[in-house]
Amino acid sequence: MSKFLYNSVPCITSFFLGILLISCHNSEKSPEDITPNQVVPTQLQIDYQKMEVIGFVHFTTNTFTGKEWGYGDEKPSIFNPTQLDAEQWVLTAKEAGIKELILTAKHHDGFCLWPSKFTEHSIKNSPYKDGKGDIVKEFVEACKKHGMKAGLYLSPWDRNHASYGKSEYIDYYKKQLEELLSNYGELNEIWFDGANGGDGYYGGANEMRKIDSQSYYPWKEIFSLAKTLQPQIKIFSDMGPDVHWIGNEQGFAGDPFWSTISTDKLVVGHSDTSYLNTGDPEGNQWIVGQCDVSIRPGWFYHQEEDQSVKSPEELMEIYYKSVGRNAILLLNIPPDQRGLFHENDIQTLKSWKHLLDTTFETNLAKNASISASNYRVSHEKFEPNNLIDSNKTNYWATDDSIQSAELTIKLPQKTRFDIIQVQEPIQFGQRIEEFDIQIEKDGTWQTIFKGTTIGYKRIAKVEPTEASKIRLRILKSNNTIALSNIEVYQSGTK
Ligand code: FUL
Repeated sequence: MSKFLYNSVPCITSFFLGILLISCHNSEKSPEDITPNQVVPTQLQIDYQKMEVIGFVHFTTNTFTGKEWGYGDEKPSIFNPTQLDAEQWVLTAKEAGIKELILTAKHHDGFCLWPSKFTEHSIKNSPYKDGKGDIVKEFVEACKKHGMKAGLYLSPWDRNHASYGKSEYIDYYKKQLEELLSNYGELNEIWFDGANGGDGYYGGANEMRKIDSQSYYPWKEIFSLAKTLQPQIKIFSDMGPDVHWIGNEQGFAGDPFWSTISTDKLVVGHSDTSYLNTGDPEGNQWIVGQCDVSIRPGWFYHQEEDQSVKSPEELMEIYYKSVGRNAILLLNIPPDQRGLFHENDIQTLKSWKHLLDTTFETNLAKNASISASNYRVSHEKFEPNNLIDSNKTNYWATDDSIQSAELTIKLPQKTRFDIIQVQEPIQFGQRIEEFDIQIEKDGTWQTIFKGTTIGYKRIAKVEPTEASKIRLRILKSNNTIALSNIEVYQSGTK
C-alpha cells in the first residue's frame, strides 16, 4: 500500500461512516405525535384567543341622557359629540395592549351610529357633522390605520323600531347586519347580545313586548349570513358559534373553565349562566369564552361615575380571572359626551398596562433547568425543555400510557415569585383537568396551588414565595398529557 493510500484509509472510512450516519438519520421516522381530542379549535379561534385582551366602546344617545338602556324615544337631536376622535379611542386602547375594539353600532335604543338606509333613527338626523357623519366608518378606519382589529355590536333588541317583536323586524335586522358587514371592510367580530324584550317606545306604541328567545330570531340563518358576507368574522353570542358569553358581567371565567361546550344546551338570551361560566368537559363544540366587563360601573359614560373608574389593581384581578383562566377579556371603555375617552379612564389604563408590563417582563424560569417524569418516546420533539425555551409552538408530551406526570423546574438560585403561568397546545384540544404546584422547602415538597383546567393560558397566582425548585404535577387529563409553556414571574408595581 502506498503511503498516500495508507494515510487516506481513516479519511475514507470516516467519509463512508458519515454518509451512513446521515442516511440513517434521514430515514429515522419522526415519532408519532399525540392524538388530537375530538373537539379542537379552528385556526381562526386560536388566533382570536391569542389576542387575550380586547375592548368595548359603548356609545349612543345614552351618553347624552344618562341612561343605560335607552327607551327608544330619544330624539336624534340630542346626539352631539363635539370632539369625537375615533383615533383617540384606538390609540389609547393600543397603548393599553388591547388588540381589538368592538363598537356598539346600535344598542337597545335602536339609534344607529351609521346612516342606515333602513331607519330615520340614526346619526343622519343628529347634529353630529350636520347629519353627514358616520361613526362606524370613522371607527373602522381608525382601527385599520393603527393596526387594531375592529368589531361591531348590533343589538337584536330594538326599543325604537315599530315592528320589533314581529317578523318584519327580523328582515330589518338582517338588512342592517348586511349593511354593516358589506360596507365597512373586514371586521373581526360581530357581537349578538342576549338582552332582549321588555317595554319600549316601539314606534310610538309605548308598550311591553316579549319575544320567545327559542324561536324569534333565526340565529342559524343570521350566523350563516354573517359568515357568507365575511368568512373570517368571529361570531359572539350566548351560543357562539365562535365566541360565547362567560355568564356574568364582572369579567370572571369559572374555575374550571373549558373551551368546550354543548351548543344544544345554549339559547341566545336564555342560557344557564353557570354552564356558560365553566364550559363543559364533555362539550361537543369549541367556543372561546369571553369575559365582558366595564371599566366603570355602567356600560355608558355618566359623569357621576368619573370617580368610580376601576383601579389598575382591580383590572389586574379581572385579568387574572379572565385571561388567566383560559378566556378573553373584553374591557369596556365608554366615550364621554365630547366623544373622547375620559382622562380618568386613560389614567387607569396606563397604570394597568404598566402593572402588566412590569409583572410579565422577566420570566424567572428562563435560565432554569427542567426535567420530567416522562417524555414521549424519549424523543427531543417532546422534551420538557420545550416548556421553558423561547419557542411557544413546541411542546412537552408524555407517552400515551401515562396517567399523571410531574415536571421539576430548578431555578438558577433561590427566587421570589408569585405567579406560575402554564399553557396547553390547544390545537390538540383541551386536556388537563387537575394539577398542582409545589415548592421544595427544607427537603420536602409543599403544595402552593391546586388547579383544575389550564387551556390556552392558566395564571396561578400564589402568595409571594421563595424557592429554587418548583414542581408541577399533572394529576388528571382526558388524553395524553401535553403542555406548551411554563413561565414564572414576580408581580410588578404601578
Ligand atoms: C348587556 C346589555 O344589556 C348592556 O347594556 C351591555 O351592552 C352589555 C355588554 O350587554 O346585555
